[in-house]
Amino acid sequence: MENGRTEPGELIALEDRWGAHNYRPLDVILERASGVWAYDTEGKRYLDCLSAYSALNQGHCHPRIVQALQEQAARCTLTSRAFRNDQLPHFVADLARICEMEMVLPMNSGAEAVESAIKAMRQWGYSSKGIPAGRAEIVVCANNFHGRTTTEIGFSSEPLYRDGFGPFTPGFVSVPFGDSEALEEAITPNTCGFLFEPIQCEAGILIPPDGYLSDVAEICRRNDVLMAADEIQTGLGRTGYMFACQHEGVQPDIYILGKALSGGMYPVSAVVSSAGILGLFRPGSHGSTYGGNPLACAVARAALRVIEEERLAERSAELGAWFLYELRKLRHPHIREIRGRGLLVGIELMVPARTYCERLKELGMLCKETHDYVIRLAPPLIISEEELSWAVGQVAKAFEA
Ligand code: IF1
Repeated sequence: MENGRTEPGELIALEDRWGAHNYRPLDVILERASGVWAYDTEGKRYLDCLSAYSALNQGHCHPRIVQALQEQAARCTLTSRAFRNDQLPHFVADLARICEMEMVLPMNSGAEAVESAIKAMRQWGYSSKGIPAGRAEIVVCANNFHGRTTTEIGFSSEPLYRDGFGPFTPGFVSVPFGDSEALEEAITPNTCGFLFEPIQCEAGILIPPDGYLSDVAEICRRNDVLMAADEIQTGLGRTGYMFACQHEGVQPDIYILGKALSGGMYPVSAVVSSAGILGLFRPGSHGSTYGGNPLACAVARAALRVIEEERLAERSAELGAWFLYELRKLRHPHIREIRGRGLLVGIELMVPARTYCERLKELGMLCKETHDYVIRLAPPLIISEEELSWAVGQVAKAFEA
């Protein structure tokens, strides 16, 4: 203790005694990390195959993002939006260009960005579509994950997230994911938007049937309903395109981004859309103390530059195709299906995945099960071919044991 070095057992005891128990983490205590590798307090090395749920697409502690963070931290970190800062203009211009959109609303967490998109859609519904006051409806998908605010859990279908936290915000209806006819049937004259994930990650890496995204775009356009893609986890290169909607050549009305927008360095999120939608916000109608702060904007600019200059979306497409091909050679009675897009892969099992994640941890690979039966594999997009091939070998070993 005197030298600032606390034993692993003591760290766990401290956390369990003083921290809220809303997680059950694997008992690995990470101390430092670089690129695709993370090291525990004993110095054991692990290949990070979770990438903080795709926030680390650029890898841990990317030198260019660290440099941007350090330089900006020593220069100016927070001005509040009461004043302008010299980083925000570059960040919003860069992100709008990358998204091929007209306006950017910077926020902090993913949950906040989703909330902001909901407000933007409702506001548009009243002032542009002419929905009667207080009647706007938003269609969402069953088994969605959009964050933890009371509004967002209110339209979740997972009892663990909802139960005991009501009452909830009205104005949401749910349809099955991947079923565009159900969407069309759920739309009423009061529908302002459709909020969805192009691939449902938390639900178990569920990829919709071919044609779903383009059908959704057509249905939304025809019914004057905004198409809002939550690309917080799928966006910024993860699935082999900059955005997962591009797999079907679809440009939604709204992108919701977070996670890798800062390369794991700092919470940065954004709603990106047209002037006809985001331009409806008036001074005072929305805001955030930290949203758009100069530290966040400098970090996000560096994080975006890394994605573009290191061609991370292309890397994800190429390496992901190879990864999926190799993994599909695995034969084991516990494996039900292996699916993925880019470097976002799910191995669905017939048995709970937790024991396999524990086994992979022992083999030096960090993974997290999703929805009990699926092992999620999502390494940083900067991973080398050698490292990825090593990962395939470790997965094979986990199934040999
Ligand atoms: C946790 C899940 C993943 C997201 C999408 C919004 C948010 C998320 C598509 C909210 C956040 C995180 C939250 C994290 C675990 C993780 C998660 F299992 F819970 F569902 F990735 F799959 N939209 N997802 O994936 O963003 O406010 O967290 O920044 O521990 O809750 P946030």
